[in-house]
Amino acid sequence: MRSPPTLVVQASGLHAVSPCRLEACATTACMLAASALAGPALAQSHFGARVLDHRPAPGQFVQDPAFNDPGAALGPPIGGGTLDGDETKAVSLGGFGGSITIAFDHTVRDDPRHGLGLDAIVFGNAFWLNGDPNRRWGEGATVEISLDANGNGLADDPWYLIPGSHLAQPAARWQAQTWDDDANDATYPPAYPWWVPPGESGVWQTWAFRLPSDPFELGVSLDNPNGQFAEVEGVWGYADCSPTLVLGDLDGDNLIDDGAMTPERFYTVPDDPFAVGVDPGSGGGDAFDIAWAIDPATGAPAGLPGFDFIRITNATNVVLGPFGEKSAEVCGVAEVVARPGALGGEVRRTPVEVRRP
Ligand SMILES: [Ca+2]
Ligand SMILES: [Ca+2]
Ligand SMILES: [Ca+2]
Ligand SMILES: [Ca+2]
Repeated sequence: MRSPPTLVVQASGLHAVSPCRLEACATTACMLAASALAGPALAQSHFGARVLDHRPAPGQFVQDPAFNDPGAALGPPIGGGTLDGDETKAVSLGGFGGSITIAFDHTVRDDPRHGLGLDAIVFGNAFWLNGDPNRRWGEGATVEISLDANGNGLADDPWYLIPGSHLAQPAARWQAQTWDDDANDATYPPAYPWWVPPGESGVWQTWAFRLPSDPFELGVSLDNPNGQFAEVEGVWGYADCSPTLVLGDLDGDNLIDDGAMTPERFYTVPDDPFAVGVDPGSGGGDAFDIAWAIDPATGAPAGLPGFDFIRITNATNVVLGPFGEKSAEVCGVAEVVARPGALGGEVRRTPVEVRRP
């Protein structure tokens, strides 16, 4: 049995400390990460370069090879479009508290020249239910970021939370779920042996900043709190809520407009997370501003100049009958690339303005 994570409260933040599940992490992978981050000669990727940890919680896909390869979160996503999510390059986080931690090969900077003032994008396999952008097949997951402040290439520095639209007081939403590997014992979930993640055994717990039931756990569709015909988005700042467009689809109709478009160009243009729908020219996904990050224990702004590591955690705890558990998928993470002519930070809205549900 693996040792359970412990809740740590310190000046720098509130987070779970858990042993890495990747056997090679403590040695090969982390040493590679350290050397890559230390070496300026390597080419820089706009996308996640290295998985530092993948610890899914119990769920229907955690033993499915099509959804349990954390490498699917690296590099650019494969867009499924607005009507269906891609299932060829996605890793599931499983149930509540399941997470993945990814390293970039350089520091992603908080830069007002980035489009809309947004610095990074998380891609999942969300889509619009029946094509309605106000009813998303979304599975909300929290985004946390960490700067390699001590410069050792390891994710051993403080973590900060992107509170998004619904976690204005994250410490009050910090919750645990206890699991066991015995499907016949109803004391703890899961109820099916194939929901137990490889490597987990005995009794263990996972943690997350739980998103409120309304609107995140009520049904398969994540309905815009602002209403059926709203143009302002009421849910933003979380992973796997917005679709990833088909490469080269410049207007969100799922038809390719630019066959020469590259993932490096397309999936580094953020969508406006406050506006319903996907902005023309954006590859979609859920974008955020590094300046939104807070210390989850105090709510104080993190003031990060950038980040090297990103952690995405399933923040819903619900099983929806035949659909199984709500479980975010991660298909890629990207930095935003500043481009001439892009709308810059001057049109950025602050999260405070629209945070209150
Ligand atoms: Ca470090
Ligand atoms: Ca199109
Ligand atoms: Ca949008
Ligand atoms: Ca999903």
